[in-house]
Amino acid sequence: MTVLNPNEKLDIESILTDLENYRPKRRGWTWREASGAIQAGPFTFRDCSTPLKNSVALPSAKYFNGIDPQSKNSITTEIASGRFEDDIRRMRMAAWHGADHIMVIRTAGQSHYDGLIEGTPQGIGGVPITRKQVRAHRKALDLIEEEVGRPINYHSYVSGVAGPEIAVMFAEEGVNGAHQDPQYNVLYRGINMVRSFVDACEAKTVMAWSGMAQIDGAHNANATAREAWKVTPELMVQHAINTRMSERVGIAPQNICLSTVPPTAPPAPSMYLDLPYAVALRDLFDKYRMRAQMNTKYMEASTREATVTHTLNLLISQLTRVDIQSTITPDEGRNVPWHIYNVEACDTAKQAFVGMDGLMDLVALKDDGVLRNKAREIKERAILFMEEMLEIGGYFEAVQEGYFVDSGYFPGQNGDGISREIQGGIAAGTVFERDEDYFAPVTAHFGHNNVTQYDPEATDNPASLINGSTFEKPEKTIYVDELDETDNVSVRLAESAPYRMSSSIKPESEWAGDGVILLTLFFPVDARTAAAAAIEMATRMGLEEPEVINREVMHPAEGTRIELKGKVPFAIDAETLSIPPEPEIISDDELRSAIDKCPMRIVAGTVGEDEHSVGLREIIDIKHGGIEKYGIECHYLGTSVPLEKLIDAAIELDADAILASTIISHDDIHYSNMRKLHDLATEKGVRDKLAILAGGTQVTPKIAEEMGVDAGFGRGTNGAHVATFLVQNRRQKSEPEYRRN
Ligand code: Z97
Repeated sequence: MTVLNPNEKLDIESILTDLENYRPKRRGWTWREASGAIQAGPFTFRDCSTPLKNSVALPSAKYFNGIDPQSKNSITTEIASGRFEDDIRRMRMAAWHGADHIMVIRTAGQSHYDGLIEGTPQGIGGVPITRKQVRAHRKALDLIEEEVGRPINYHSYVSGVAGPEIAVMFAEEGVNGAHQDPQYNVLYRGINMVRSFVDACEAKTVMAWSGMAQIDGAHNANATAREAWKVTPELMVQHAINTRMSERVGIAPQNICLSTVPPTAPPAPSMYLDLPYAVALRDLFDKYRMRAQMNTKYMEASTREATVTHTLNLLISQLTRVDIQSTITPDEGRNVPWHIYNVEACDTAKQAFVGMDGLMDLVALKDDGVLRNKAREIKERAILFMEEMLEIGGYFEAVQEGYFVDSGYFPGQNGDGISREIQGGIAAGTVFERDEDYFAPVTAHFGHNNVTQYDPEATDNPASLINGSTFEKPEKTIYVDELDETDNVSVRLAESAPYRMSSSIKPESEWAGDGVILLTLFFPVDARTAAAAAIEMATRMGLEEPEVINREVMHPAEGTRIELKGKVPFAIDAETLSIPPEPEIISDDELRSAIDKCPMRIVAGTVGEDEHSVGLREIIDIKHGGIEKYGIECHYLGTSVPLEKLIDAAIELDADAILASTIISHDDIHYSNMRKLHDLATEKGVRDKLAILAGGTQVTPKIAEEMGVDAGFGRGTNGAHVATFLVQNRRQKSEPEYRRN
């Protein structure tokens, strides 16, 4: 496979073929191209980047020539299906919706592996990051980026006991960004601090060599602290430690990204708390990039609530500055990260940024008052924290004393911080000083390396002594395919093959053929009863493994909204489906210009003894998007209109068409009325000139035509369908004959 066809599924098997010889196209991070004002459809955008070659626009784009403007900052999707082969399809969907930063979450606990993992075992909450799956992801993304026409950054984690090894593997495989922050190891994974900081120097050097973007781990304090809005001074200290260290090791400032999260969420007064913090952060760290994540600490199972929080977070990004906007699935709070929600989160970010395009040309953050005072206060507290940390002996001592992730607002302290022993933790005692004559023939190596004694010429390029390391000679990289016969991608692909390679289809949430669906239900009872009722209902519907994943009280007694997931135990054969042809719709502009050039008049009414008026009014009235909006002159005769009256009115008004609505269908009266209309028009000698259209909820278009009318319209019809038919029907007849003077 060399190019993707937008109308064909991505072939996972072909991605895996000859993977051992695949080499990434490039290294390093690529930022979006923002070239000032961009014209899209009828609008000028001020904060946007080059549009995509292929994409899925927001639903409302249909009103604006299908435009799909893209924000100037990167948009991340965090993918955590646990099967890398299914991640690939999700990446492609996300890329079409605007993601150009694919962050692959790794399997729980990989931080504690003291070495690389190989093969393609399934993960929990993410994939085990191995060379094979990283390479497959990058290979797929190399194709996907061609398809969408924008470079896609691939990202995972350089943390844990094997940080440097992973950094090397990432550099070899063309991974473009990674989290790297020794404080993450220390605070959240209990890894020894000396080892973590020494490893970080090595890992950061490798990242610098390959041009990777580095994201720190400070956001984990937001997520961990009991009262997240109080850790803001500490977060600044964490950012300061990691950014300064990275820069000293050699990472370019434009590749150093702060991981920032608005600390709180409604119903807290979040903007009042979060905005000063965001401003303070950008003041203090103005030369680095901002990777803004969304608040997940205060996220529950309501996707609606999560989406509003995210939108407020996006407003903060727009009001301040963001270089990479992360999006987490709005269903993260119920722990079922599905394809559709990944994509939905990308759309939320794209929609909000595009909607806020040019905002800062219109408004400005105040230069004084609460905002600046609060921002200053947070910075002062951060500096106090840093000073006190240095006073008690530095970072290691401060961690040991439990200064970090304390829920007091510094200098307030609650004594509930995370405390780690300097000499303790995983991999304690594994750091040794390099010997005087220490020597390693390696590029991108940190610190003392006694190369000159072997060859003065190789001083700046130790790898030349071995004719290049894997960085210069990728062919030296050793590729291990699989180590586990039962837990690997081939086994999984064989299982899912029926749903990927035949016409058999199952609904899917995260894995091919998983059959998982989501039901939204409202029960007019209390929450506990509703949850039990939902399970019972799902069981009777034949769903397997039903589970309530969200319940929201509408009223304690009147009712509860339930969202339930379950598995459909059967597949459907797509080939046996009868798929009705898509109704052809002419664009609004073309319809308007056709009517403008050659006006059209219709008479309409609900025929027979039928008092229904709503449906027909929807088709006619401009307010409901009816055919009036295209300039068609409509004469509405009302309800219970005798058939003859309709024909006579059409003759009298010299109309082009009759629109007859018939809702009542007892004894097929709706069809016999159509037949009569046709016969009457024929008797009066106007059938050729007059188009007859019949519509109603029970009308089947095919039967209507058999009854002699020109077209029948059933449920789901709107003004554009009817106007399209009228214009096309007139085109088919010889135009000049019908042109009015
Ligand atoms: C994010 N939503 O975007 P393990 N290193 C750092 C991390 O923050 C993480 C890991 C490693 C989040 C992603 C949470 N972060 C999820 C600095 C995880 C993961 O799980 O310890 O093997 O590594 O950052």
